Amino acid sequence: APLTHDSAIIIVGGTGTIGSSTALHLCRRGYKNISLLDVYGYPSDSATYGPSQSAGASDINKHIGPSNSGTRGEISMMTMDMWRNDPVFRNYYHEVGELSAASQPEHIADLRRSYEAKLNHPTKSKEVKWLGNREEIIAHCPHLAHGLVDGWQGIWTEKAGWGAANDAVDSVGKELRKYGVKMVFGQAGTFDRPMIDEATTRCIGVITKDGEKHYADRVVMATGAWSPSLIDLAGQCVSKCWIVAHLELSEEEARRYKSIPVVYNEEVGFCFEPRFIRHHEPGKNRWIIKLCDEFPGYTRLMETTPFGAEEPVEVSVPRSHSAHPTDTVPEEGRRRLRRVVEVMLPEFKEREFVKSYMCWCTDTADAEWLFCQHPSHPGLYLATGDSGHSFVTLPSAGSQVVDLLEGKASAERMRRWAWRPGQGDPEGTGRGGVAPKDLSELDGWAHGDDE
Ligand code: FSA
Repeated sequence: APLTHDSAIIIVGGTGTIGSSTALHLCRRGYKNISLLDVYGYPSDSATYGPSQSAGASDINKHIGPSNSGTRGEISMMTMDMWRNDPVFRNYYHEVGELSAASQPEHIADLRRSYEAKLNHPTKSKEVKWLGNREEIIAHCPHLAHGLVDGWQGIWTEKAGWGAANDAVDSVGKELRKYGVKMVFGQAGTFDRPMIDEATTRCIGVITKDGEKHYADRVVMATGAWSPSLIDLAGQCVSKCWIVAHLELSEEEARRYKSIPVVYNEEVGFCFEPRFIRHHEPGKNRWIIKLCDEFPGYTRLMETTPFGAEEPVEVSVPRSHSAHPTDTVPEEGRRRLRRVVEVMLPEFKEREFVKSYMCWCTDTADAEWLFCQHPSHPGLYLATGDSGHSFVTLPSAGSQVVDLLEGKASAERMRRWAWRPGQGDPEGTGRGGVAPKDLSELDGWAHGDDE
């Protein structure tokens, strides 16, 4: 049946970045019969503040800034305009500026090319500056005066910064409730398999883990890094984890680091200004700096049988921190994170992390989204393939998914997002052919519960 404002639409993974954004854009375009299914609710649905979801969006800060690659680049103006002005998002965007730097000549050359591309862009040129030496870097990022930044060069972007990821997603959740979107979480919201009409092969809904049948005219799988273990994607998405650590600061320390720009060095990692984290228990509020190392990610390969596979296939299956809160991170990752502190925040080089965990993304070979209808099951849509760079599109990604559902997406975008097994990098890593290590080869991350 053709899509109408009364069509029943189910979004699986409805509290993640792409799922919640899709629901928001559906509501804004007048759709009235939307249901979200997710393992976890929105942050304010849970008792504790903090990562309560399996989504990458479940985080205290994520980088926000203009992009110049693929669809994300094409919708970048809309994305940034919504972060600045849309009432659902604007309170959660902190425009502190961003340095993207490197010290190895080939990386500096890449940055320089990207800088020149931005300079030639009709609207972005005034927003970037080349910082060619230590003095210029420290002039924009005074806190790096004691950092190990000799030889660094890079791009300064004035109109960039970070988003309070958890709070921004929560804000979308509140908006969706105003529109009357139905939401089912927990076991009852956990996807088990699609319902397929045998005669037509059409997808007619979803069965959840509790055995309940949810009928729908359209099912959107916005299941992020879980997608390839739920639906056989023929190797198109490889889920990998990246590493996050938290440093706790005193109030006095936090005051000195308040409003520092986001500093990213592809050879080292990145970090954000301290953020005041409120806790539901009195006296447990804290100032936290979040930092990440940069590396090609880790897989967790297992034999599993996603829907559509006739026999078990080898797929990288995430292991969520919310379900395994005592997991930390591999020892070599911890060492890389310590290096981020040494280089960017040397004042804290002796301070232990208060938390470290892994955050899951799913890479396509060309880093473009997989937004398409399933080739064998009309009515079943994939909205995944974040490729590690999709949180920034929280305000806008859903507009693209809804364009797809409505048949309004351009032929060019449909081709780019299409079901495309076997295309691009044959290793399927999406990261210049660097085969990622598997977590099974690494020590030091699983603690106290063996699944
Ligand atoms: O705005 C952005 O695109 C941030 S990507 C952050 C990151 O940690 C990557 O640096 C990493 O390589 C992986 O893609 C996960 O996301």
